Amino acid sequence: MSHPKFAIVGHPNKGKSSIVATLAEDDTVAISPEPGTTTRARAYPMRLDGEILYELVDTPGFQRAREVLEWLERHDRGAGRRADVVREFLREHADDRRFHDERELLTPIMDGAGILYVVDGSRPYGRQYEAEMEILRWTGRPRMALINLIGTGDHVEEWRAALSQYFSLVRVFDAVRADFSKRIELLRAFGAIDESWAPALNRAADALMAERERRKRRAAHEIVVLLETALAATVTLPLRGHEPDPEAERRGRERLRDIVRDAERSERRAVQDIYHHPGLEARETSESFLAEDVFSKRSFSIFGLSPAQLALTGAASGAVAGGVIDAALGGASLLLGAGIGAAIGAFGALAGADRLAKVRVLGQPLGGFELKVGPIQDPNLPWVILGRALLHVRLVAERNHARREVLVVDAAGSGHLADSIDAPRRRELEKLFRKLRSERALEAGERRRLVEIVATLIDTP
Ligand SMILES: Nc1nc2c(ncn2[C@@H]2O[C@H](COP(=O)(O)OP(=O)(O)OP(=O)(O)O)[C@@H](O)[C@H]2O)c(=O)[nH]1
Ligand SMILES: [Mg+2]
Repeated sequence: MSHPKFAIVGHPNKGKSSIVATLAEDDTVAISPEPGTTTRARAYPMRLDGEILYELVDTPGFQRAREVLEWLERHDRGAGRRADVVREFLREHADDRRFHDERELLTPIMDGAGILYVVDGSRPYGRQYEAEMEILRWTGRPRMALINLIGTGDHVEEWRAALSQYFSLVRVFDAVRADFSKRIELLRAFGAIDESWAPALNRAADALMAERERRKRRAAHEIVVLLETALAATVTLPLRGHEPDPEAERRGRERLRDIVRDAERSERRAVQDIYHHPGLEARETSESFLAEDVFSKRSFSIFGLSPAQLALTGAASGAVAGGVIDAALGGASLLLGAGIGAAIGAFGALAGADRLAKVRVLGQPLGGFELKVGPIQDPNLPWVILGRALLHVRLVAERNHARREVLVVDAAGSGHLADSIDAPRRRELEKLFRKLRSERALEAGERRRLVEIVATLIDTP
């Protein structure tokens, strides 16, 4: 059996393409405030695992509805033949440029698509729409009306009364703000306009809901990979002598930061791909946390845990408990270790630099020394990375494909990360983070558990 098809039709500039973009999860659909943006009918399939669940046909708006209706009425041979008359109209005007847009929009309907008629419920109803609705009635195809809301006016009831004269099903559907559950609801409603589609559309709705869960797990997995990379990252640089080399250390710290930044970028891209937003441009207002020499205090205070909360996770010892972050870094975070033949004399000088990462001088079996910077020991780093990633993934998951503006990931206004994680889970997470910081890989079970916790956090606002 072939999949259900719907033609999205209506007056120019009423949000038809926006609805197509949302329902097909396709942000390449052309949308603009200019009327007449869509000039050709084009099908957008909604695919899952290679299978087409349903297809939406974007169409240009009606241009000469009244003329078309007059032609149809002149050729009327009774209610039973009206669809035939519409076909005759299409045949007779196959080369008539005046009716190009009507031809584009009526052809997919006469080829078997269901009709979704889109109006803007923020503008008043007017009789000029009646010719459009009447033509759609002539096609005899199953149809439903969607009241979109582009502006702030409210003429929904007026529209509802008019539309129900022509359509058995009328729904309000905000093309740009509709969330996932609204889309699922709409899909199931489509089933009601034609019984033969109901099983396929209910299957599609179920498949999309299962897919939603899968996407969440895949996103959680990407976040875990990011945490692993950032927490275990180390940089090793050759040292000329075994003397302290502040320049090498500076380079080492810089590379460490680049590793974290690159890992964040690739996680963000992967998450956007998972939610079908490959081209999305996102701006993160707290990005500076990586740009500065020392991870910025501001983003640490937005995303990180408070000293008291950190102390409760068990991450803190000595200087961390009750102290501010700076103080914490001075004590617990700077762990200097010596390798075989390490140049002990170098420690003092190296410890004077910023105190974010473990810094060690390692002797090499074949002679010479190298400087190893990392892993980053700040106990708040994983919480900051996790908080930023969660904020991003929640926005991307809810992002409607009809939106065209840059996604602004702004921490202001988001709840504090710590508030969405209860204390036992914080302790559990910290145990896993500590393992990563100590350059040990997670066991399969631990990793699964970490993915699971992150997945539940994606759902927790
Ligand atoms: N705020 C808001 N704007 C919307 C909504 N739906 C559409 N728009 C805007 O309205 C304008 C027209 O949207 P389109 O989806 O291009 O409309 P269309 O009916 O396909 O237009 P044509 O192809 O020109 O006939 C765009 O600027 C959209 O961003 C909505 O639900 N809310
Ligand atoms: Mg359009």
